[in-house]
Amino acid sequence: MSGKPKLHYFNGRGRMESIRWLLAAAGVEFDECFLETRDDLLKLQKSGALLFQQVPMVEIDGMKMVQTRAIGNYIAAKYNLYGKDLKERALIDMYVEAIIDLDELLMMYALQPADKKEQYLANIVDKATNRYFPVYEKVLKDQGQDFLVGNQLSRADVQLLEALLMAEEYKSDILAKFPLLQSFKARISNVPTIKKFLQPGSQRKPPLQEKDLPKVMKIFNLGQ
Ligand SMILES: N[C@@H](CCC(=O)N[C@@H](CS)C(=O)NCC(=O)O)C(=O)O
Repeated sequence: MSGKPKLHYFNGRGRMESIRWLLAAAGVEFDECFLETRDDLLKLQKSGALLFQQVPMVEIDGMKMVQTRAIGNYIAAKYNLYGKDLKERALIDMYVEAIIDLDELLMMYALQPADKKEQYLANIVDKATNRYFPVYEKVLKDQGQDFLVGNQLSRADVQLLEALLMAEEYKSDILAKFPLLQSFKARISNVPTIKKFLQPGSQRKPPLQEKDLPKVMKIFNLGQ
């Protein structure tokens, strides 16, 4: 049996993408099993593999882990992406929780009705540039280091880079007023494992295409 973690989700970003990023940043190879239909999800649910009947689910170290945050915490702790002590970990947790809030805002854009999309996008840009990015810009300034926390790469760096790149997909100049975030982006993108993940052909997923939305909504029974 392969010792690689096995990720169960649909073939898109959603809640699994940050897990893919963390594993890739840690240099861990992983396999993926994609849900293509609602039946695939029902089968997985019936098999007893999903503690709360939900994905993401990751088979790792003999466990069938669910709950995105728990999976992320485990990977970060296992691969030394979680700071050097409890206080660093507390900072990392605060930064990551805010990044997850922003990620969720971005993720829900695709589900907005056409006539609400413009207003929703304006809210994304407002929250990103007025609530979240100024904090990380200041953290980098005050830290004066290459990383958000301490002097080594942590999951906060990995997950912030993921969010920055995603935010740029919505508005290409969204980082214009944040010079330290721009240099952070360039620097962390150059970490060898991350650089590799950013190359075409990696397991990084593209933004959800409009045409794939009905399939995803069907799998998860959304909008019913
Ligand atoms: N708190 C859970 C939420 C998971 C969740 O909402 N998963 C959705 C797909 S992204 C799902 O499995 N929906 C099917 C269902 O709830 O029956 C996590 O973070 O993993």
